[in-house]
Amino acid sequence: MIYNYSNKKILILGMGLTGISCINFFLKQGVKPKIIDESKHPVLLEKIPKNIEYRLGTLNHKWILESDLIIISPGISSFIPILVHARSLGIEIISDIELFSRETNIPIISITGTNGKSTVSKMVEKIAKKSGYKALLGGNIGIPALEMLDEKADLYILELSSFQLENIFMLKSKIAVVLNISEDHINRYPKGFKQYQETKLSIYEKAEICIIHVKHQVKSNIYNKNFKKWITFGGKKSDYQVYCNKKNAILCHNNKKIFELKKTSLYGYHNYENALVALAISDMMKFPRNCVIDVIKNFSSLPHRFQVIHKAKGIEWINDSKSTNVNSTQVALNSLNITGTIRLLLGGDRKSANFSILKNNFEKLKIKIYCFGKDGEYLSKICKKKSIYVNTLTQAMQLIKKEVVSGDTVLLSPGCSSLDQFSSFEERGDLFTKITKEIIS
Ligand code: UMA
Ligand code: ADP
Repeated sequence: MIYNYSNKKILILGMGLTGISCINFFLKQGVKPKIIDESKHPVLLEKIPKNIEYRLGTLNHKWILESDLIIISPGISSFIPILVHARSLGIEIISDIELFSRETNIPIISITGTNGKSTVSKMVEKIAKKSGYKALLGGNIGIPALEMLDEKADLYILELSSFQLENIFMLKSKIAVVLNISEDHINRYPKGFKQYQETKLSIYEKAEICIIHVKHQVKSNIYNKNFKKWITFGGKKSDYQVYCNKKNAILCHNNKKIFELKKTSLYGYHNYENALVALAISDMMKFPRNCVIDVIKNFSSLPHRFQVIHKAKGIEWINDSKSTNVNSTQVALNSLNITGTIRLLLGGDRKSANFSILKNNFEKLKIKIYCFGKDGEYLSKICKKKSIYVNTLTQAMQLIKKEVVSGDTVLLSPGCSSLDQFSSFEERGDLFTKITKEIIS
């Protein structure tokens, strides 16, 4: 089906990366959309072409209600009353991913999950390229999907957040995978965790091949009753398995050994599972196994994901700023095996999540927790005797500078969104790296 937008009144909500990519998409089609941003000073305002009408500060109800088609940026909730009302009047509300899906017949590999999306997406991109595909990666990883349409490709890899899965109707992925689901973004979903989980699993609707964690096997059926093909990972009886002991971890397919991870720089069970999913996706795409093994063998952590930034005088400094939910902090703690003290920097906006599941970890470990930011005070109460609350990451680092000794690991794995005090998780990780360098020099 060819979509024609020329006679439609089109409104874009959000002037971020997504909004700008939507403006460019419509302008290329000879259609002039309008745009609204709730901020009075959106960072990307100067990227708006001169001939585009815009409103800043609030969502202009008149513009919303007189539109035929609204494209909503992922950061804006689709559950706000004016949008619920607009939808009830028959106004079409879609995401940029829906626009993208309508424009292409090229195979799409769609990857979601609470954690590991970027890591697995990058692994798959590298394997696809090594296998000779012109593969493009976009979506939540920071490259709006619509921008990929500007380049030639024979395969798209889409990293999708739950926000981006909210207003999709036409996405027909060749392969869809949900890596894992744990508590996150609870403040965004009026019906709580269940709704977040359902949004993630909706990635399987219309997918040709569904790669499913054994935990989600039953529920996933609801979303794609006509699975052409579905394969599982994550359990002893699943199609793809990780066998793990103290000395080694082995990726297996149907209980047959494929690859030993001993000599790779992957750490922690969660990363073995990430590699396993990359293997499963690659097999479904018929990428040569030697390309898969080669990429996994040489894969190192992406920046800000449990990245060892310095190791000297018996102290290890780890930047895991991309840890923005409780599960990613938990896996970071489980991945450490040290005799000294873990000095954990925890804080930011917890997005209404319940952090009490970390209590057990904190009680068992030799750890001191430096809590900061919007929810720092709440976090410092999980295990009072081992925690301290300060306002900022910088203040926490000043304390650590005085207290850290040989044998310790300093771990920034904040478990929270950075947006209360930083413009992004990258800015938070960069500040940690900068202060670390000052301390060690
Ligand atoms: N805005 C409003 N009202 C709101 C929220 C935002 O008007 O209620 C405005 C802001 O003032 C700003 C604009 O909307 O000017 C920003 O839009 P956005 O928040 O949708 O962000 P984009 O710049 O378009 O980036 C989005 C994703 N951001 C979010 O989902 C919050 C990026 O993921 C993604 O890389 C990009 O599209 C390209 O696809 C980032 C992210 O934080 C990395 N994702 C979350 C996560 O990983 O946990 C889901
Ligand atoms: P996402 O794109 O889903 O945010 P990333 O690959 O960027 O995922 O990793 C985000 C955080 O989650 C990092 O702290 C990383 O160490 C951790 N992580 C990566 N893979 C997994 C996984 N499979 N399960 C739990 N945590 C993970």
